Formats: sequence, structure tokens, C-alpha cells
Amino acid sequence: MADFSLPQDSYFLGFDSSTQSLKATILDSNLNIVASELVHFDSGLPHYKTKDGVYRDPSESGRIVSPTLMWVEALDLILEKLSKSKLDFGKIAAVSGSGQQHGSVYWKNGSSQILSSLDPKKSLLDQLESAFSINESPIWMDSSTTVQCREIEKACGGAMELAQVTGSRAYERFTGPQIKKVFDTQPEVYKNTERISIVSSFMASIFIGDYAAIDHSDGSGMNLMDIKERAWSKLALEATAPGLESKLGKLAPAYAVAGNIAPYFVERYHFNKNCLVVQWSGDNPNSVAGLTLNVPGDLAISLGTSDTVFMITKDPNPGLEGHVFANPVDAEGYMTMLVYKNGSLTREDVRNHCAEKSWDVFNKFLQQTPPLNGGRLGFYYKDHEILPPLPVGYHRYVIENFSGDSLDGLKEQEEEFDPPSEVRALIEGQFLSMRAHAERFGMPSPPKRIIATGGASANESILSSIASIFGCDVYTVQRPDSASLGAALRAAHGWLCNKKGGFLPISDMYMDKLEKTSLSCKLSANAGDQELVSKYATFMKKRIEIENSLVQKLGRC
Ligand code: ADP
Ligand code: XUL
Repeated sequence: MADFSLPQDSYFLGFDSSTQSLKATILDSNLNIVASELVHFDSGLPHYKTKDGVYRDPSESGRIVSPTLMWVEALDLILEKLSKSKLDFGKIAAVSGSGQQHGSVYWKNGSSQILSSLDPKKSLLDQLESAFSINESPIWMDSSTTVQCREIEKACGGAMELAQVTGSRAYERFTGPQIKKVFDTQPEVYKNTERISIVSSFMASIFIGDYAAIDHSDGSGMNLMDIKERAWSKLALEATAPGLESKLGKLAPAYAVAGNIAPYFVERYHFNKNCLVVQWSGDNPNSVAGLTLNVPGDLAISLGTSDTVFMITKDPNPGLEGHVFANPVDAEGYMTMLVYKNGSLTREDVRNHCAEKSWDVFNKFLQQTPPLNGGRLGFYYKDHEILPPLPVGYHRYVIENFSGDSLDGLKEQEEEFDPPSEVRALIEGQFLSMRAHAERFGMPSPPKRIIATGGASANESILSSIASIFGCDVYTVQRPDSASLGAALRAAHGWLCNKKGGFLPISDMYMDKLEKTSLSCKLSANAGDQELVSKYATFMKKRIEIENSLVQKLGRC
């Protein structure tokens, strides 16, 4: 029988090109982390003048973009930083990565020529400076395409019909509506674009020195792919923009090889010329890999710039709420996901306003306030929210004499709560909302367990609130960055699949030795007491009633 083990003395490199930073993780052939690096966009590349990695356009409501060249410059910078680790890049057998989902990059006509002839003596920035027909990439935080969303849904026979084919109804941040907006508002730019990449396939393209395919998992976040066929949907393409298929190129499974590493990286950073570049994918799909999510019923919660909650399933049933994506490590499976735009940046906002800009003070407030917060309920939307679709605004309510079983006595409150109660109202609000939507979306209640990841999963007080609200144990992995870890693991997986000449179950790589790898999970917070969990269920019911009335009064769609 052929040997499908990883070659000893080799490394696997994974990136995460996310909203606020570019991160890298290197695994050895025992799947242990041997190096990691990070370039924070605001502080590491201050000349782009981003705030949280993005520009919020004051002149167009909901328009949020990032400078494409910042991502390019970050790549040279992180490789220079990693070179200082003294690890031998020649031993890296494969590279892969994650991109923040949905964001799009527009390559100008003629740019494939630039991409295929990168000179190792010059920086990527110098050479790609004029390669894009749009210099500011729309990203997942953008909400400026409501008109395009409704038009695409209409042309596809309705929101439900579009969801059944592409896994989601039309969402403002999804790539299809973003492309349609470019075509509708800047037809000349659209014409002058030879290739449209998403963040993941864009970064893979630089690594192979050629346009890389879009992988099935991240491709599911475009409102353009038929998730069951894993092929472009002709109907959705036609509803979006003319001549789109040739600008998007091909789709490929996440485990496929995109190409060999380009000479630029061999000569400049001493990669081996046989190093494989495995298809990049979205950050959330790669977290499915990094968290070794392979049991239906396990729930993952990612607390990065966005908060997301996801599960794997064999049986997709897309509807009007949430998303279904192809699973990046199961050739036939799916992942289901809910996304909240008001994640870490909103927590930071409340921390800065109420807790002296300190997580320690924030945590102290969380610990000193009682669960259920004396009936105080808060809705905090620093940015237009995705779920529920509500505009910017903070709303506060109190259920007087709330003991956990009565819902009478609701009052809207004009002023802010006192700072400790404000902190608790934010955290309970975010996770009650998540529990309510996840239950509606088919999550078992309580879930078997939760695995948490993302920047805020380093905060044990937040994890402990999650455990009390969901009523199950919360686990974490070694580092709160499952997207770059998952990308490194997928680099190894893609390397093995390539050797075999077809798909191999990813669990074959670690099942018998998980505890000895950097992928093992540790228990970080114990399930809350069950009486409290049911009181939270009552509180959650009230919250959803209020949320529904806010959506009726203020909602966008
Ligand atoms: P992304 O990958 O989307 O760029 P990350 O997963 O790197 O984001 O998470 C970054 C966020 O993590 C920051 O915005 C910060 O608010 C949050 N964070 C980091 N440490 C803590 C902490 N101790 N408590 C709460 N949030 C934290
Ligand atoms: C997922 C989404 C966000 C981004 C953030 O649909 O919009 O989680 O992937 O990186």
C-alpha cells in the first residue's frame, strides 16, 4: 500500500489575509507549530492610513473598502519577518492560506503579464502598483449594494430560489452584488478588468505567478456558484454582469494544487522550486479545518473582527437566513454559518467608552455583574448589522423585576446603563442573539460542545459567558488563529491529496495522534448551571421579540 504520510523534516506554511492583519503559521510534519508571524495593517503599514484595516467612506453610506496594495505589501513584509526565524524555507513542501471572505480584487487588462514575470530583485509593491483597475477592494464589511441584491434576487426568481442554488440569498457583502455594483456604476472599469479574484484566490495568484482558480468553499460566498454542482450558476452569472464567467476563471476543490511556487519566491526567499501552492480558501472555511471540526453537532464560534458561528453538515438546506458553503476538507460535505458584523470592533467600542480602554477592566465588570443583568437588554450596532439587518444604533431595554421566568414589565431606556451593566448587556446581547439564531438555524440545543477561536477567544471571561448562555463546555485551540493554522493544515492535506492523485479524508492525517499536535483542543470554560441556561432561554425569547420589532421599525430588508 502506498505511504500517505507527510515527509519527515518538511514544513507546511499557512497564511490568513484577514481584515486587520496578515498572519502566518508554520507546521512541521508532526503538525506542531514551529513558527508564526503577524503584520498588523494599521500599525505595521501606517502609510495606508487604515483604521482596523479598512476605509469607511464618509461620502457613500455603507461603502467599506481596503487598499489592495496594502495586502500586497504585507506579503513581502511577513516573508521578510519570517525569514528572520532562521527556518529553512527550502523545507516548506506546501503553502496555502485564508482570505477574509467575499472581498474582491480587479486585475486590469494585461496584468497577467506582470504577474507571470515578477522580478525577485524588486518588491511586489513596486511591480503590482499599476496592476489593478480598482485600487480599493470592496470587503465583507461593505453594505452599499442593497439595490444590486434585490435586482439579482428578482432576476433569479426570488431570494429563496437564489439561496437554494447558491447557498445564500443575496447579501450586500457577497462578491456577486459587489461585482454588479462595479458593472452598474463604473462600466468602463468593468470592461478594463481581465480577472476578478476574491481575497483568497488573489493571494494564491501572487504565489503561483498566474491567475489562481477560486476554490469551492470560498466560491460559495459569492452568490454565483451552484453549491450542489460546485460549478458557476449560469442564472446567477447572467443576473450579475455580462461576460462574467471568463473574468472569474475556473473553480477548483480546496484540496487541489493551484500551481508550483513562482520563481520570485524561490529566488527572493529561497523556497524550494517544487514547493506546491494549495488552493487558498476563506477564513471561516479554513477554521473548519483548523478546529478539526468533523463531527456534526460540534459548534464553532469565531470571535474575530466579525463573529461567526458554524457547523458542518452532510445535508444542506439553505434558507433565507444564514449561509451554506462547501466544506473545504470534505469533498462532498457542507458547512453552515451565521455572521455578525458587530463582533470585536463593537466590543472594543464599549470597552473604550465604559471600561477605560482595558480588557482587564472590561472583564472585571463582567465578573462583578450578575447573569441576566437585572433584566437589562442591549442591542449594540456600531456598523450596519447583517443578522438582524439593522442600521447603526444602540438600543437599551429593561425588564423590571426580571427573575428568569416572567417577561412582564418591559421598558425602553433612553440613557446608557452604568458601565459594568453596559459591558454585561453587550456580551449577553451578542451571545443570546447568536444562540437564538443558531437554534432557529438547526443548532442542537444545547450543542455537544463549542470550540471558540479568533482574537477574542483569548478572553476567558467572554468564554465563560458563552458557556453559561449556550449551556455547554467551551474549548479552544492552542492559538486563537484557527484560520492560518487551518490553512497550514490544508497545505499538508493538499500535498498528500496531490501525492495520492485524489481526495483523502483529512482526519487520516491526525486521527490517531491529535493530542500530540497543535490541533488539540483544551477545555476553557465549563457549561453553566442548567437552571440558568433555561432562564437565559426566557430572556432570549424576549430579546427576539424586541429584535423583531426593531427590524419592523428600522430594518433594511
Ligand atoms: P481578524 O482575523 O478578523 O482580523 P482577529 O481574529 O485577529 O481578527 O481578532 C482581532 C480582534 O481580537 C481585535 O479587534 C480585538 O478586539 C480582539 N481581541 C484581542 N484580544 C482580546 C481580548 N483579550 N479580549 C477581547 N477581545 C480581544
Ligand atoms: C463571512 C464574513 C466574515 C469575513 C471576515 O461571511 O463576512 O466572517 O470572512 O473575515
